[in-house]
Amino acid sequence: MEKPASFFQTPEPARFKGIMSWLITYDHKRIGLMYLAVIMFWFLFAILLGGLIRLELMFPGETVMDAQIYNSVFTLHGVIMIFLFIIPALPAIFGNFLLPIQIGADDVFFPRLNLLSWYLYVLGGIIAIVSLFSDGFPDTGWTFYVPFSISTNTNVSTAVFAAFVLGMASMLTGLNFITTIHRMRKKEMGWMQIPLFTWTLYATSWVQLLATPVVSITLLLVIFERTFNIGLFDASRGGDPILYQHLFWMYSHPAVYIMILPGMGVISEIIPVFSRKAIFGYKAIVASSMAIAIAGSLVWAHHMYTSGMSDTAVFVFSFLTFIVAIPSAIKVFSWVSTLYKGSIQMTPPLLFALCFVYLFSVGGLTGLVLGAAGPDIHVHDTHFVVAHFHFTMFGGTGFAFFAALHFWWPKMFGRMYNFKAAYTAAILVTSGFMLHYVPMFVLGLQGMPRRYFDYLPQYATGNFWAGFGGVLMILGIFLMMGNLALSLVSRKEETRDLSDPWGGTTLEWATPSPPPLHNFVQEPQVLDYPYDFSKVIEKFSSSPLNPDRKGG
Ligand code: HEM
Ligand SMILES: [Cu+2]
Repeated sequence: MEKPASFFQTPEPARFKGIMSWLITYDHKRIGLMYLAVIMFWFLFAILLGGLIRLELMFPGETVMDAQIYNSVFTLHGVIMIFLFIIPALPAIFGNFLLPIQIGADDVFFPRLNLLSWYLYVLGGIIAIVSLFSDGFPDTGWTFYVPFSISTNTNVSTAVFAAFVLGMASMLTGLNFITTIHRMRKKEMGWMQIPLFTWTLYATSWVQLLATPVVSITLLLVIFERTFNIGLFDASRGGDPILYQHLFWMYSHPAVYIMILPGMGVISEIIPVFSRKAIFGYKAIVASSMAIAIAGSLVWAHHMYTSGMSDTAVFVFSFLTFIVAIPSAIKVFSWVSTLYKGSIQMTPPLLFALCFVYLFSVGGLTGLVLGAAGPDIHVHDTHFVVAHFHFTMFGGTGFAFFAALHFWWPKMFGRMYNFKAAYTAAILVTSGFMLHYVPMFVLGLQGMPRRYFDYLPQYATGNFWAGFGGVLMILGIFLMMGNLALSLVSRKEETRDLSDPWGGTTLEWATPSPPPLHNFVQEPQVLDYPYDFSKVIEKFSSSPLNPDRKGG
């Protein structure tokens, strides 16, 4: 395969050169990389905010900030992590770069709309930063609960408008992916031949398209209420503050599946490749992705057991929450069954994928504890809940993001990172993660409330050790990102053929790295079954990157 152009080189025919050839590109791969650049900035910024929160909590009393600033810092940390990192990360970066290639297409169906979605994403981020100034960033928590978000004199209207604009970008991405999967697939690729990452993006896109409008309207109602104060959420004037919670979670719970489904898709791509074995239960995984998207839209009020809901409502939402756990468990079972008796090739992508399976399982199981009304009422709004959603969102989607970066990095850039540094970073982040969040489960069970900048003396030891975990985790994250960035700037010429370093079966591994403007140099062959390794074993064993040959 002839040496591909570097990912920075403007592909011919180019309407513009240099930065302009990026800012007005319609190329789905470049739009994916532009999302990567901005999303990386927000992720690392929010990680530093998380570090600040952890530093403040490391010792009782005031450490680095006062209570008012603390409230704004955890709100900003949560808002950025949710709306600017974890919801867009996997679909907008890897979905944009890989989905068209995985289905044998040369772009998405609406390329201009795709570029518009990136500009809306950037604009949403800028508006969020603007709300930091003048009256200060909101101190309400990322959930913007009324009535406090109506009365507080911080910049709530600007911040929720930022979330509204980001919601638009998310909906456009979903619309584009659904149309592309229906209309741009290679004609010989049937629905049961579509790779699992693309399937999870399909399920995710329906949630993005159908659930996001609910939160968009709700956020506009908050701005409306702050501006005109007509009592929409004021019980003393015939309004209902609980209505806000229902509307907010009608999006924000399905939104956790916008976060996790693509992550599950990444893991379903990685585990078969490094087990050299077809995925166990392809059809079951496809069905469970769609089941999660549908059933996940029916459980929102499990966030509101303490809001005064009727016992019947509590029972129904608790029961439905347990139902949703079943399709997630099917996926974990399939991943473990694929590994079972596989010829495991340990590589950095697989290590992150295995950490995902463990951490997400802990997150999911503690989700069952919170799904049961009794224990939930005991630990509601404590650090047990904070630990739970960091296990699911950070341990889940965050680690799937790390796995995706290390799996598709050679494909996206035609460059390979240092394996040893990647392994060290994985061990640092995972051990730091455990030391940081496990004590928070215990502190929550002991009653430590979330969203308080100080605490009673009996919580000091747990917070001290969690502080250490936070430091290890952040060190590991920066080592990881440094290692990846170094592979892009190092002057060492990349001599190895990185078109298919891992011996994959899906179509992105049948293109040069990085792929050319129209993705394929020769007609891609669609496999009858997307994970059939019988045809690729020999290729991998001769690959310079086969870890047994110490090439990484
Ligand atoms: C270095 C990594 C991180 C650290 C040290 C960290 C630390 C924390 C802590 C201690 C809180 C609780 C604040 C409180 O209630 O008083 C918190 C809240 C939160 N974190 Fe993180 N976190 C990190 C990464 C993440 C990631 C990767 C995500 C999402 C993917 C995330 C999402 C959130 C959210 C949504 C909240 C709730 C904010 C609120 O109460 O409004 N965090 N974080
Ligand atoms: Cu939920």
